[in-house]
Amino acid sequence: MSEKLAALRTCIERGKSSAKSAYPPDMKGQPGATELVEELLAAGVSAEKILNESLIPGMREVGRKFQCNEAFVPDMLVSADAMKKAMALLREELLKAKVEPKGTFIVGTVKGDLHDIGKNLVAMMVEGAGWEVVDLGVDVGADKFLAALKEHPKGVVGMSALLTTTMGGMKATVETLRKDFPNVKVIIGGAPITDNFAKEINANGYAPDPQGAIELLEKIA
Ligand code: B1M
Repeated sequence: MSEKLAALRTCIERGKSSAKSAYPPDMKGQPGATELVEELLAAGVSAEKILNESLIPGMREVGRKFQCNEAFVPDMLVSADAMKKAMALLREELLKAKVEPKGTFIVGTVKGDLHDIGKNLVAMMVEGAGWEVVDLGVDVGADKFLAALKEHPKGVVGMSALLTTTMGGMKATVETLRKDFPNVKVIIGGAPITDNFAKEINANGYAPDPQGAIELLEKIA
């Protein structure tokens, strides 16, 4: 069974979602993530084991490669797609087994900003790392973050900004959130954001990429 778990991990890492999928070309015709999950479940392997020994390590490896320029945006997208399909098969079993998510990550692109490609990648990778993700979309003001926090009071907030004109609004948003939720943890990211800026606005940290966001969440949550 360990061979199948290892093969599934490779499918996630390489973005091989099913046997039918033509991508990646060198794995054509081989079983993909969906077939392997079905076989493992049928053989009695627990959903938790499949999640922790194949899916999460597979996603972690793509994130690591992306950090050191060995993988690129399309690689993360295909991996996240394979992960999503595998997770859909596991979801029911995980619910039965009551496997708790690591936490809730409330994420959005800030007010006035419509860039969502990076934010979506962060959301997908964080979900792949075992977190429940509440994705508020783009153009998200303090009011929407606040409403989500009221629903998920233990959630960690993630804000993404791609414009120098919109990153400024993050400071006021952090202040507004802390009025009602003084201990809320906020992490920020996006091309113009820096570690110094995060300190300046009193955020709990800055992550340069999805893997960095996962590591930061695990450190602060
Ligand atoms: Co716009 N745009 N854009 N744009 N756009 C930039 C950002 C820009 C740098 C281009 C340029 O001039 N060279 C520039 C900003 C300049 C500045 O502010 N200094 C710019 C501009 C000016 C604009 C408009 C104002 C243009 C106009 O209309 N005159 C306009 C603004 C619209 C608005 O938001 N109100 C605009 C519009 C658009 C499109 C709609 C056409 C499109 C967005 C489509 C979409 O997102 N659905 C677009 C695009 C695609 C870009 C570029 C080309 C690419 C951005 C991107 O997706 N990168 C961009 C130029 C560039 O970056 N080369 C540009 C890929 C993505 C994977 O990277 O988003 O950085 P990124 O995310 C990374 C990290 O930053 C990090 O993880 C990701 C993966 O590593 N990360 C986080 C992101 N969020 C995070 C959150 C975290 C942690 C990590 O924790 C919470």
